[in-house]
Amino acid sequence: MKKFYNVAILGATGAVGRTMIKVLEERDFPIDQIKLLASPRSAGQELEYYGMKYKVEPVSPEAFEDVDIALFSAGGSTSKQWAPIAVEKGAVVVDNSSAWRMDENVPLVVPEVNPEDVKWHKGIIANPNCSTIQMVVALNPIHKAKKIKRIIVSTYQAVSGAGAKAIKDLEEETRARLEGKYYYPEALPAHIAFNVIPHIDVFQDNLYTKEEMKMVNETRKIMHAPDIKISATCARVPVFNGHSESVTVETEEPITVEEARKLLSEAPGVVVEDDPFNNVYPMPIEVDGKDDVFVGRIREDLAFDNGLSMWVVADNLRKGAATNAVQIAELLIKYDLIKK
Ligand code: NAP
Ligand code: 12T
Repeated sequence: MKKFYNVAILGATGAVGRTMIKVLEERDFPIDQIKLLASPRSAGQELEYYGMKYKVEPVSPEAFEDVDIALFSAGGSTSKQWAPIAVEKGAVVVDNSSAWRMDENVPLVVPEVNPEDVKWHKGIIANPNCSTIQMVVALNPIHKAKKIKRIIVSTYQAVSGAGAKAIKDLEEETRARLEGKYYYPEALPAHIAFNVIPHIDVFQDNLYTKEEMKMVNETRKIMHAPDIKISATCARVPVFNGHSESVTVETEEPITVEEARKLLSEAPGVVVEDDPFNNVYPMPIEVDGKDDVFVGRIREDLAFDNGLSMWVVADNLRKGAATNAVQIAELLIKYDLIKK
């Protein structure tokens, strides 16, 4: 087993890639050499790692030579193209896009929920969708204790989830509107300033969006629970960073609020912030920059006999993307699953 690893980040200049660099630093990930890769558009740009400047390189087959771990966050089609090449060159790929998640040869991993699934990887491990990650971290302890039969979830998703251009859309459109000017959104499907858009990713034949169906299919795969019935509504809200979710579950066994609070406060990666009479509940502004999943508003649901409702908030660029990917890379080291 090596002690230090060569790590490449594909998509290093993006919203997720930049967060990956920070998270690797903060967690003191055992890196020998780091390689920052992107498209030829931003090749030559400089990014900092531990206070040192590194030049961004254009992605190429040679760039993956001697790379042990490749963290990908450059979109689905880029991942489809480059992940097999990186694997062929000897790297293990942790991929943030939706390209490989439902592939039966690819584990889909949230370290707090199904860490052992990394062990059957064949070169690629998929990082789930941001909204799915924070939901399963909060629901897994309840599922283990009381068996979840049904999940109804509505999301309030930040613009950072849709990348650097969507962050710019919110900033510029807010300013434009306050100045009485018009702004045409570049990355989002509708106006985002002072608005809510019930549309994330593309619509499917069943009238749900792809983002909503990711929550259905990925949750079942991660939790090894093919029979859970799930219905999701995903909306974009004018928040820069941090996704919020209203989650209601129906369990096989009855569950009280006290039991749920106890299960959640003992669960790995979860912080319970639930003191409603003192205005304590999680909100995106407060979870920005944090790695945990925050849960509040825990209460018995009034629509189901064995029902529980809660409010779940996390930093989508961290636990929803970069932190989860780096935790997967840490599992690869822990279980000695790096190829060379
Ligand atoms: P972003 O801010 O738009 O950044 C995209 C990154 O990908 C940039 O570094 C860009 O490089 C690079 N890239 C684009 N096309 C490329 C190509 N043909 N070859 C090489 N590099 C290319 O987007 P982001 O928010 O960081 O998201 C990136 C990816 O992560 C997406 O796949 C997205 O689906 C995924 N993501 C996953 C989650 C999750 O739920 N886990 C959350 C957010 C995002 P240039 O600077 O050269 O353009
Ligand atoms: N469309 O990784 O727009 O599947 O917020 C994550 C976030 C896709 C993904 C978003 C998206 C993903 C978004």
